[in-house]
Amino acid sequence: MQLDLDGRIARIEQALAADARPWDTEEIDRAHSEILAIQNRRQIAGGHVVAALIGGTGSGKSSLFNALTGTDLADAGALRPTTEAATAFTWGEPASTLTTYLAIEPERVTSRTTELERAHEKALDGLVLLDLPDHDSVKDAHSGLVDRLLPLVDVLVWVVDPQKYADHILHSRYLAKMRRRADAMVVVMNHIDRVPEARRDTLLADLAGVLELDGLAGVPVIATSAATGEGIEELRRLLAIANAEPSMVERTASAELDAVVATLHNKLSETDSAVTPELVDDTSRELVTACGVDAVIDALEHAIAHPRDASVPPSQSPSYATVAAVGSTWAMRAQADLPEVWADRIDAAMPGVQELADDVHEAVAAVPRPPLRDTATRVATLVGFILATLGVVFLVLALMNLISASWLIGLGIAAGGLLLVGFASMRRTSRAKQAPRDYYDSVLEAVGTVVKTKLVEPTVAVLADHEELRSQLR
Ligand SMILES: Nc1nc2c(ncn2[C@@H]2O[C@H](COP(=O)(O)OP(=O)(O)OP(=O)(O)O)[C@@H](O)[C@H]2O)c(=O)[nH]1
Ligand SMILES: [Mg+2]
Repeated sequence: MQLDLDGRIARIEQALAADARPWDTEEIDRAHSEILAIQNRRQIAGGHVVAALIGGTGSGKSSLFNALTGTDLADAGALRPTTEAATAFTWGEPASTLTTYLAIEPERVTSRTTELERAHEKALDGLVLLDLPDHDSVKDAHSGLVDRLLPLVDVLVWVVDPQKYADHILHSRYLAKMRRRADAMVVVMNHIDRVPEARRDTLLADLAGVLELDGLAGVPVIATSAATGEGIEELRRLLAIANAEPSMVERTASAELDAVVATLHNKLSETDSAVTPELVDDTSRELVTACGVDAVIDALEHAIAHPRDASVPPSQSPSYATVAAVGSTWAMRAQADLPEVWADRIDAAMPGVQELADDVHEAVAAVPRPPLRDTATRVATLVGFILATLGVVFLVLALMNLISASWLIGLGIAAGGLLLVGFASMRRTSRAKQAPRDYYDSVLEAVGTVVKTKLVEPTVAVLADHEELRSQLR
């Protein structure tokens, strides 16, 4: 299995090359060379999962290698030690870069690209199995190989035999030191065919106890016989499970990429710095207030209610200091936790104070004010007064019997007139409340448009660059 490291590296490279990158040349060069080193290491392993058979001489490593691969490639025999040089077998495409890096002789390197039809072989596709000289020889003559090998090994198969599993050297020198790699280890008790059935459980329990003392409790233990084939399938199954995981090299590379990204993140913020509707609204209201619109509203309310002594002040150009303060509050809130380089970019994208002040004032001045008097109210008042007057005259004339009509008609006309006057007065009062509010909303909307083009859009553009880089480095 592969982690999508290629895709990840491509996205990091894209971020490093982006116009909006916040890193300086030195930081970019460092990231590039770290990625290059990671790539080189990955190239060696070529995505292969690596398993190595390690253990004392005669424990049966080479015999197990042959049993697992179905070959006789490894030298197995009665001579002690038998194996002098490492042998490699790959299920699937050859792992030539890896075997060259490990300096394994080309004639000891084999791969099988055909014949992987059987399910258990398919599950091993891509796995590299290594047979190594015994661990003491490895220590003396092949330590270079082991040093190069260990960081690449995904599964260490420790092969022990019923006589020597408690061998002090094996445990003190190797197993106990391999605690860190416990999750990548399998211990194989080979030669199990030589142990009478009745003794096997005790033997394996004893081995488990020894491993526990090594701090390796929980490491899988398998009993095998390279001679009878017992346990070989189970060992293959464990190798197949390891083969389904990302290789050690891929996991290491992934962790190293995490470190590269973490460094690049120093110039990116973890938290979202959003331009919220509240921020836009607060800023627009502050600018509206700075234009003296609150005083205009108060005056409008009074003037509509009492049109006779009407005097409404003009809106003002907002003071430089106020607009500067509103602008810096905006920048501060929009920048939130952004690193300095992004905060500077937002500052640079902001309009000049005078430009903002002029645009805001222009927008406010362009909003039409509500008329102090409206025609319907005036007509209703006039008609109401006329009707009331006529009604009273009619009433008086009727009461004095100067006209032959009921005085009630006059009363009705006068009452109608007065009602009309009352209605007109109520209408004026409600307009005095509503019209200034509507005016305020229109002014707020006009200033909101200025805030949107002069503050929101440039800020959002900077934040979008930041978000884009952040998502590339995710
Ligand atoms: N009965 C029996 N004999 C085995 C078993 N595994 C290996 N042998 C024999 O044990 C001897 C040593 O086996 P090798 O496979 O050469 O052991 P090795 O661990 O590779 O040894 P070195 O290469 O010297 O480190 C050979 O004669 C094998 O035939 C087993 O499970 N049962
Ligand atoms: Mg051998």
